[in-house]
Amino acid sequence: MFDNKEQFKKAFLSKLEMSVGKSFEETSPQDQYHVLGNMIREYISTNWIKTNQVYHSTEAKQVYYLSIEFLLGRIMGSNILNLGIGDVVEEGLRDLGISLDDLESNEPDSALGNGGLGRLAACFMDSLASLDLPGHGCGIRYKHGLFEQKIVNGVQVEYPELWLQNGQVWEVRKSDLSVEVPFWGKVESFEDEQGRLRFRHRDAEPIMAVPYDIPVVGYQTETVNTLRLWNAEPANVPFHDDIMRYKRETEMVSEFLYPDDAEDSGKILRLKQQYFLVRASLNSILNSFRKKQKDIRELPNYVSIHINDTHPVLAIPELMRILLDEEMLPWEEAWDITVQTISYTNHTTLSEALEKWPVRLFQPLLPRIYMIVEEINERFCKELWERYPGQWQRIEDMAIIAHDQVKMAHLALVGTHSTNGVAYLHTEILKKREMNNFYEIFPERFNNKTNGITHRRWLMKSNPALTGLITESIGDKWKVEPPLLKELEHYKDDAAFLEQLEKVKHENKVKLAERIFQQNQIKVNLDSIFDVQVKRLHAYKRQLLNVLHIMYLYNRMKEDPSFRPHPRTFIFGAKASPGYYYAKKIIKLINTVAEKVNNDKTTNDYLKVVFLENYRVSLAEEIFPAAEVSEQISTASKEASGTGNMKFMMNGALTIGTMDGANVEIFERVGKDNIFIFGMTSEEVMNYQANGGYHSSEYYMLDRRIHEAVNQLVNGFFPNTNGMFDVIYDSLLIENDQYFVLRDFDSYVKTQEKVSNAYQDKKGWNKSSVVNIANSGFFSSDRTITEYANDIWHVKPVNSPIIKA
Ligand code: 26V
Repeated sequence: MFDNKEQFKKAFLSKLEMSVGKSFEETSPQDQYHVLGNMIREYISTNWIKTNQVYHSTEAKQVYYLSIEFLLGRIMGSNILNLGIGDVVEEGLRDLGISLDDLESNEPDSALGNGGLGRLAACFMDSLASLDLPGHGCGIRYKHGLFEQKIVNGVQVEYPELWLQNGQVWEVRKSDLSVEVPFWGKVESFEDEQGRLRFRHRDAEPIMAVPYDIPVVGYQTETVNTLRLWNAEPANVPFHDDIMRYKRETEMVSEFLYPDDAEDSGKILRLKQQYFLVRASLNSILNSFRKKQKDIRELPNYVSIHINDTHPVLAIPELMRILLDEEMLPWEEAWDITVQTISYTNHTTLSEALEKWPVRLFQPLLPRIYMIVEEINERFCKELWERYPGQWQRIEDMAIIAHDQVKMAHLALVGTHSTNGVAYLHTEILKKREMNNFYEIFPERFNNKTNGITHRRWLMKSNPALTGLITESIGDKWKVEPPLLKELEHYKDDAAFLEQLEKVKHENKVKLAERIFQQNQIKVNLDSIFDVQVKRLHAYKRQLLNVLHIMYLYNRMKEDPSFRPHPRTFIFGAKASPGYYYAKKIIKLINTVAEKVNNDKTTNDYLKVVFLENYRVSLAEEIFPAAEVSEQISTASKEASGTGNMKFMMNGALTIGTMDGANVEIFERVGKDNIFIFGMTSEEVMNYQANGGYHSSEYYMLDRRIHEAVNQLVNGFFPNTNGMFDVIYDSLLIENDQYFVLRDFDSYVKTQEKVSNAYQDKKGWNKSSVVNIANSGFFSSDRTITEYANDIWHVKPVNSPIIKA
């Protein structure tokens, strides 16, 4: 039905009438979206079934990627691209007076994630399928994804997200594959007929995990992998207790992503979600494995289980439980299999983000799992004792259970054969500092896998004009082999090419300007530099540094009429965690500054500030193609990798950034003339942290620009903000500016001046832009996934790619 336009139109019209019972003219865009979505899913299904059959019958090793987040965004456009049916669909719809873009905008983002970690999982799914790797995603089908953000009077207001409200065309419910997950109750030991000590879990409260499968279509191949999302539902068992409470508590398990865990009840819910994901996924993984009738000791040769951060770390004791209690293997053998099967990625060194669960909550909720964790801990501590006799402090620091808490990262380090960081610098910091104790014992387990992004969504789908220009110049092999983008470097001195590139960027800026006007009623200057910082709002990401620089520019322009820099449009997008008070104040500050500078006629030809509400994958796809400056300004050592930095680079923006995360590797690839690096190095930051010696008040006292801007936070400079920004002021001066904003301010301002100067030479700028695009191929997640597949999982492609003409 997608072979040619006429066939497609006929099928589309007939399905439309049959499924919605309206004449074509009466159907809504929503109806049309659903019908097209269903047609595409049907089209996918043959290859989906075939792929599954191959996976069932093959001897090839399978990898399962367990993640509490999958931030897919819209699915239809990516499927259309990967299936290669874009032209037929677009032209067919056009004949019917329908724009494909408009239709796609009816699809809600699938936003089952917060930020980097969840988006990485989504990029990985796309790469796994596109590389014909037998990779399965396992996650949770949250009823509400990440909240929807509205900005009301400059303040973030959260609304529940409702992606399932109008039905989901991409998922298939598989109730026959449901799995029971037991919580609470107690563990009894008994002796079996053969006289072995066995355990059984009694009086548990079971809930049902029902899988919903989403097909993951590879690019130009027959492979269609599966993302399996588990939904929590009441189990079909007689229940004597309060049935309403049970139903409510059960459904809560897949209701929200990251429930607030300030209270015990929230912590229990989080832990329930984690075990729910792990128990259901491992059950289904082991079912598939058992069908192959291999000895259980062969598991690591057929199955690789990857845990995305520590949220699914209970996979370790859960696999132990299966091997000990169901397969009845001795501990040592079970442990060996578990460690060989599971691998772990660390995504942050921020101590507040390292998960710990109180024993008093863990033990009653998961009694058998807790017993196993205790045993793992005891054996590990014993080994430590043998290795470091008398070193109590070290053992206490490294224990999995200490001070009545279960440390999930320690469990991950001990119970897996591979721990990887997500950028070179991050991995070095893990090895040399944060996890140095563990590195000493398990040096061979540590490795780096620098993150990547799928160039299919982040270039080919979101930036068709640039994709076209690249293809006209170097052909289209880069689409399946992104490092070939390097050939673009031959064009960096080609005047005609540079002009074309500038035209593409300009057109993308026009589109973003329209979006900005539509959402914020702000008219932006198309000749201004589009300077963008989009990412989660967090103190370490230092949106505040960006804002203080804007305030300084404004102050200086007000003071000195002869100071008029190249016009800039500062664009922000960021969600703050609902309970993160400080981050919300930064959002308010950005909007307050925007209000002030955008309405000042003496400066607003030069300076505009735009906060785009509800930053999400689909909005990001409109932003990156239009960006010229990419703000990657985290305190060095704090951003594990960043992936937005790669999306900007691939779309030809130039980075202003610190030597942090993957910025370091971008720097290495584009060279110092094509990136703007500023600020302290991670070494300097860590030295300050270890030895002290930083006094933010000195910078405040000695730098007039800082003094003025910081005072303006609290002195009534912004009308009606009395006391509102005290917490920001205090963080800088009373709490000694933990993230070194004031320390890096001067360096940032000077480097921003370099950015402005560089922009004056438009040809030179465009040349740098080419160098960035040309070197972005390394950051395709195809490279990242190939490294995971070769070095950690040892999985190989299964289906041979069918290149469609
Ligand atoms: C989590 C939390 C939760 C508690 C409050 C503070 C806080 C701060 C950070 C986090 C990070 C969670 C893990 C995460 O998303 N890490 C991101 O992973 C990306 C993919 O590897 C990487 O590019 C980002 O640098 C990293 O921050």
